[in-house]
Amino acid sequence: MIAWTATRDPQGAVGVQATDAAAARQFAQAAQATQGDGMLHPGVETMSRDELQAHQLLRLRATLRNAWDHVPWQRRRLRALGVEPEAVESLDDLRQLPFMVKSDLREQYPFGLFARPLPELARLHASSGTTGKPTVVGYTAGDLQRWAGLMARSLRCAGVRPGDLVHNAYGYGLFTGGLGAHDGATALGCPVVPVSGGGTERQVALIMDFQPRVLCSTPSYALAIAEVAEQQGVDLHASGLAIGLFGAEPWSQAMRAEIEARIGLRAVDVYGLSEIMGPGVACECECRAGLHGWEDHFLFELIDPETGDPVADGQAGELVITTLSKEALPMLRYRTRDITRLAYTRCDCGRTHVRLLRLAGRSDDMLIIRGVNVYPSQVEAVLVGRPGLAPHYQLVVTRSGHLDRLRLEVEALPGVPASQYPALAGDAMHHVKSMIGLSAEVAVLEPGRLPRSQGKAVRVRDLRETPAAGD
Ligand code: DLL
Repeated sequence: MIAWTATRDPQGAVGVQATDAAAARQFAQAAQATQGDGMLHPGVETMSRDELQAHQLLRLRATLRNAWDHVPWQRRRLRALGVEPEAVESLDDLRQLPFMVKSDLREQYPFGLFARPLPELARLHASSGTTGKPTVVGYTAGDLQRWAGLMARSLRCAGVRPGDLVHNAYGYGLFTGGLGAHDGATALGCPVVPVSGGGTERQVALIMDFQPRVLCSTPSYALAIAEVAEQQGVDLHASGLAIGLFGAEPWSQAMRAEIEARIGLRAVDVYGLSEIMGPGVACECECRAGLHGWEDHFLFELIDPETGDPVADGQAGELVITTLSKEALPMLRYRTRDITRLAYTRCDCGRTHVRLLRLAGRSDDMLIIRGVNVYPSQVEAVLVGRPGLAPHYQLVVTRSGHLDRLRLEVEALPGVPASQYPALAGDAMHHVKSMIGLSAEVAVLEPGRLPRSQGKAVRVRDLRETPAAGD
């Protein structure tokens, strides 16, 4: 039988292990064996697939045991399916387990899915849902240490070096972005400016005065910082910023190019979600050919969101994640709703961990407009960078009879005469139609008309409850 123990390793690389001593020792040795250039945990990050999978199986069993022993809700579900933790003999057996979904967390609000009593926890985070109760997540001290280790690994993977000054504009508080990036930077040995989101003029001044090398924020907030700097006549290219670690919301390649041009840094994509941990579940490396999902701590699957069946290799699907080292909140086959593709081939950087290809959006964000499926990020990819248009946009959905209608609101660049707005709108409408196949009205607005984000941007205004104007 495999017992559940937590180890305290400073790098967060090994973390929770089954006390299958020989296997655990083998993993630890492999983890330290090689020296990868620019990697925080080279042995782990370049581990062979066989080694990774052996390690995952060990941790999966320990995770199941943790869930079974400490979360009555999990035990009931596993027992109902006749799955006992030690009966899991291969990673394929994972498919026998039921999925978890966000409403499970809401229904067990606040602490019903925790595997540790409150006094044994070190921190709680929560995400505010648009409907109902927030989802609450908990961490033991060991969980926080592993999270910091993985976020440090992600930062290093993105090109951040120990000693780099990090300007952290992710929101601090219940959102995992601020403290997650903070602890990760600290674990990597970086001084942090814990500025949080908002107060954008002051952020610009601090960036110019302190000359950080790294900016952590949502991509939409990075753009808001760039805009305020330009309005103040400040050139962020002279700020010393070299790397931006951007995530928490979908963003397109066009947005990446826009941010890089306006700030003068290298924009890197980082992914995570509070239910699974927070930022640092996956991160791009210097190749930027997908985000490395850290497979020593998570099992990634892709399913067809309609049927729940695995998708064929290389196909897009909904990302499902099982945690392999979480003590306080073990998550089994959690349906993230995020749509991506997985690549298992070795990356040019030498890392072997699976790559999550750029996240197109959440299945719940997908709009169906007269039969055409569309993600806001697809619209972004068409609009951002078009001559005369600013990268500030919203999708407004209305209903006309039984038909959904979409209006794209996008700002003009400052200085563009209003007389040109109709021509810009016509041009944008044409490109949206030809590139996405979507017929949408486009309204070009004066600069500053749309709200600026301080965290996650609101891209969709759904007015479907209200009849469309003129109906
Ligand atoms: O957004 C954690 C995070 C903080 C990630 C900072 C990266 C940087 P939640 O608030 O729980 O956690 O939201 C998680 O945000 O399921 C995705 O839909 C979306 N998301 C996160 N990162 C990305 C990304 C944080 N890089 C939800 N690209 C996830 C696209 C992302 N979507």
